[in-house]
Amino acid sequence: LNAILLAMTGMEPETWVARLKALDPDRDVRAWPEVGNPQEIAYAMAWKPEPGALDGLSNLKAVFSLGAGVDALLAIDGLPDVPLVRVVDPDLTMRMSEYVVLNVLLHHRHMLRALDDQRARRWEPRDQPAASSVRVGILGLGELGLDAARKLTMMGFQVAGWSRSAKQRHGIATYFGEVGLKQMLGRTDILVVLLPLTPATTGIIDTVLLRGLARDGALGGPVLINAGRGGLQNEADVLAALDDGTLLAASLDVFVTEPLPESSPFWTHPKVIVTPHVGADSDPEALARYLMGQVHRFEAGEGLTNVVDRTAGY
Ligand code: NDP
Ligand code: OXD
Repeated sequence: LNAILLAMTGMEPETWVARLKALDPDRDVRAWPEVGNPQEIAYAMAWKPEPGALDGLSNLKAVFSLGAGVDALLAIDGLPDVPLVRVVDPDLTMRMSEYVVLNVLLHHRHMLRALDDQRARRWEPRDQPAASSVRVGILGLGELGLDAARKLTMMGFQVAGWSRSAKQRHGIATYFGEVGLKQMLGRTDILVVLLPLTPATTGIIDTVLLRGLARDGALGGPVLINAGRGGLQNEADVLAALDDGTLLAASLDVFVTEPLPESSPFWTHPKVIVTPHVGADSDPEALARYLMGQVHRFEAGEGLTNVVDRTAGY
């Protein structure tokens, strides 16, 4: 009565089964649709499961998301009413901070222009502002936002972060709420978005927000980096902002529709860097350790950590 059911699309369940079994060889680990007797399933581990994959698991004790974001799981009609646990793991956090630092540096160093120059065989050194004169603002100062903020601070950038609740973090200017958002945008040259997708954050990156970014910065215009969720951005507004100069450039890892449709103007936009939702991969080895750790502690009576607040949506 303590079996695990893996229910995922877009990832290979075999690797996850093998990793989980390696950590707990006696555990019965099944991959959907091979559910067997549904009453024997105590834990579901899921990423974009097929419709109905989590139905009828009458002895389920918890659902574990195989990713950090739980918007897709929360959108499931009839998601079992048991604790929903998300991923918080140093491996995933490190990967996301790599993405953020890479893209901040890339725009800070005007690499899009440098590549254009290279292709045109143009040797044209230009002034390079110091990191200490560039202001980064991070929307979402949670597990991922905070780690990226610390690493960017170490590199010398002026870093600020915005969250739902008030926070104090050494070396980082913190803001919260509507008024705080406006204030932070006004001092932001590079905007990094690491928010969860919730009813409160859907479409938050729109024309009004983008026009609120600083226009007096050292880079010659503000930059958007979104690795949170595509649904956070109004894509028509982002495109318009790129085209009318409200934005200097953008790095987008997430999109309203994924995979990004072939017809999307983002693919070929000269000011945009597109990556296919790889900001932070869910590594089966690291995350299996995290998940089995949660199961073992739960079975030892220690409870679950990183349980999602279903009302807040993250
Ligand atoms: P956390 O839950 O740790 O942090 C979320 C942050 O967003 C918190 O600081 C929270 O505020 C803030 N927040 C939430 N709602 C609001 C709001 N309405 N107004 C202001 N601030 C708000 O999440 P993680 O840092 O672990 O992950 C963030 C997101 O990154 C995930 O939800 C997922 O969508 C995305 N992600 C993307 C990946 C990729 O490959 N592109 C990989 C992994 C995650 P407070 O601190 O006050 O609660
Ligand atoms: C995500 C993840 O939430 O991959 O996107 O963890």
